[in-house]
Amino acid sequence: MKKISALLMLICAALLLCACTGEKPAAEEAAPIVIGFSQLGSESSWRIGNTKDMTEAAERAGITMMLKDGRQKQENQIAAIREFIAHRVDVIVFSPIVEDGWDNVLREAKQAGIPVLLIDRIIQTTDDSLYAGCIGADFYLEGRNAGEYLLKKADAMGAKELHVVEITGTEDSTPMRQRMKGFHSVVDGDSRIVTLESVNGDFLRSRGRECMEYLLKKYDGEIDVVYSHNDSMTLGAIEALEAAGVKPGQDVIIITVDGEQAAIDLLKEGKINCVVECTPMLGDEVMRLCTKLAGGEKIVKLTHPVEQVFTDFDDLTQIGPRGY
Ligand code: GZL
Repeated sequence: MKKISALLMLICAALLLCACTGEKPAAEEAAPIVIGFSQLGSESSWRIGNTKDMTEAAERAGITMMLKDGRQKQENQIAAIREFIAHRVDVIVFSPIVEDGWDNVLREAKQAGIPVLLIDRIIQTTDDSLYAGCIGADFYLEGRNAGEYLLKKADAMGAKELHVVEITGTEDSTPMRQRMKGFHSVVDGDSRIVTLESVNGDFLRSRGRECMEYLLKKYDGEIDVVYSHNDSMTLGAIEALEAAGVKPGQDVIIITVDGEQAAIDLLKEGKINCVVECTPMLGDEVMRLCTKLAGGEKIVKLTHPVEQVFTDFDDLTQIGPRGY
């Protein structure tokens, strides 16, 4: 009995002390920030790596993250954003699968007073106030880097003419539009480079294989270069090339974007010639920006991560594990 009364006295003394010092008892610590994250899908190792990185970064930051998988459909992402509004999250984060068609739902978020942070891809809108900022790659630069590699390769080969086929990402997505624009802004002015055709592979490995099978059939023996907007499609394309008896990286130059482990391994094997990095590791910076937004602070409108280019001109032994 004495022990209980001693314990009760200790608790009262602690509470009294807190009251005097103005300290809040631990139980009243600030509630964790809650963010809603609408991820567009799980179409590639890049996307899966991005989701994993976001989840781990939220844990590191002590942020509660509601994660919704859009399963490659814009309507699913719009529904998820409405769910986040209903939950009154502190910040909405999403990677828009395509650039257009977001104004209405983002106006609802604005009316609810919830800041929106774009990750990875951007949107087209006439009202920039609908989102607080965007963190993602400079896809136009990625395309330019791919083009500049090809011109350097043409110089090294002493090539008179190189026929290029392009396997693009999801129609009307930011990476598809910008990687195409950036690449052609470099190569279209060089008479040695002739683009035979661009076909949509939707960032999917299976579609990358189908696209390559179609292109091999249509341009039998004419193809010198494959420029693919992501590694997943490149892996599919390589399956098709090898099934047709074509040596990727030797008979045909392979240029790809993302920098996932499988692509780097093939670069080291000589089956890919150039890997333009597009890092999915954006989570820690996203959580930093969300913390600022939740605190009512403004953030920079556009944040680009620093990215590298790995090519067969480089010392490839220096490339460490990729993590995706
Ligand atoms: C790029 C990202 C792209 C990747 C693809 O930031 O949007 O989507 O390049 C992924 O692998 O599908």
